[in-house]
Order: sequence, then structure tokens, then C-alpha cells
Amino acid sequence: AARTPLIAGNWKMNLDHLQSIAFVQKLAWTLEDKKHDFSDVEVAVFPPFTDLRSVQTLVAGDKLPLKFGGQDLSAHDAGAYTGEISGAFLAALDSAYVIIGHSERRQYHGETDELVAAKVAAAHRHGIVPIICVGETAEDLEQHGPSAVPVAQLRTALEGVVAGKEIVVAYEPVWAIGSGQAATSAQAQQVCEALRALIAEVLGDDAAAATRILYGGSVKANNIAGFLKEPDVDGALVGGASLQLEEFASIVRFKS
Ligand code: G2H
Repeated sequence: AARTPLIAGNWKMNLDHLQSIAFVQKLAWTLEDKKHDFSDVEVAVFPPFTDLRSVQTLVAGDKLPLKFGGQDLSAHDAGAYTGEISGAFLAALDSAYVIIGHSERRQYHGETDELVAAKVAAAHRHGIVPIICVGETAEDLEQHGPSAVPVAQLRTALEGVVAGKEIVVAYEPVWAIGSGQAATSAQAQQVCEALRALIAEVLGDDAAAATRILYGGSVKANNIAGFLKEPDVDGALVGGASLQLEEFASIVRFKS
């Protein structure tokens, strides 16, 4: 496909400040060492908000086309929202992307599809590309089959899209997250194809052809190539393996 694959490393809340700094520095060295060609893959990392600036500053001189983003953002632009991080704050921290509606936000913070849509709109107001996460639980899968729940989640989330603005979608089956049990590439393809059909229906064929759809859930160096061979899978949202240096570097170099 003409779509450039995106490998996104979601650090979650795993590293403390010193570990974040040490990790990004070593990641930069590792990628430089291997003379990785970034022309055909985009790499983005998602540190905690509090470490975004530090990690950017640290690798600024390395000329690596590493991109950055937040793991969440507020649906509001400004005001009395204690503890919230606005799109403007993230934009000022050179965030190309922001993860929205990760299943952990949905599960532990009660995020609904409507809130996800409002956050997508907030990202677009600030020129940040939202990575919209959708995915079914094991129970959903049993009751509704593979695509129904992710497609319904995305349908509502797309209501927040500002016409003509870029989105990325991440299909993350909840049963595959952090479980070590990834979906098969055929399962991922089936749902990603259904998600692309929905994008075509709602936003049009051009948007559907241009939108990258990632797979997430126990992605590792030994399964990434299989996912990326699928016609509708355009990259990966990587959690656990994004914090293992050699593993993540191998995922980024999935072609070799
Ligand atoms: C899903 C994924 C990254 P992991 O949460 O968003 O995590 O790769 O650890 O399953």
C-alpha cells in the first residue's frame, strides 16, 4: 500500500523519569547504530506527559525522525479542569500524535465513545493527529463476533473528526493486550478491513485509502512482519515490547 507504516510505542506509566531518559537515549543510539532507514517507516513514542519535553530535548541533536505524542488529552481546550492536559499543551510539546480511547482509559477511567469523539475533535482543533483506539473484549467477541464492537466504537468516534483532517485508527482487541496472546494476522486483517469500510462509508473513499490502521495487542519482533503483510494493517501500537530496546528496534526494522 502507499501508506507509510507507523510503529507507535506506548510507554504507559511504566518508566520513572530517569528510566525514560535513559531509554530514549539508548533507543536513539541503537537506531543510529543500525543505520536504520526511516524513509519507509514512521516511528513515534508516547512517554508520560511529564517526560515528553525531556526525551525530546535529549534526542533533538540525533537527527532521528522520531515523533512524539501524548497518551491522552482533555476534551476541553482551557479552563478550570484540574489535572487535565489540553491539546494546546501537547501541541506546544511538538506532539504529532495523541492516543485517544485506549482500552485502559475506557476500562479504568470510564471513557465512553462520546468522550472519545470529543477528544478527537480537540486533537484536530490543535493540529494533532488522533490515534483512535477501538477493540472488543473476549466477552464482546463471543457475543457479537469479531467486528461489531470495534466498528460501533469507531462510528461514534468519527463524529469528532474535523473534515479533511488526518486520523490514525488502532485496532486493539482487549483480550490481546498485555496478555502475550496476540490476535492472528488474519483476525487483525478481518477487523481492520471492516474498520476501513466504515471509514469509507463515513468519510469517503479517499480518506479510507489514506488512513493508517494499526494493530495493537502483544506485538513483538516475531509477529510484526505477519501483521504488516496484511493489506489493511498499516503499523502497530506496541506496549510492553516498546520498552525492550532490542525488541522495539527489531519491530521498527520489521522488513529486514
Ligand atoms: C495494547 C498494547 C499497546 P501490549 O495496550 O497499546 O500493549 O503491546 O503490551 O499488549
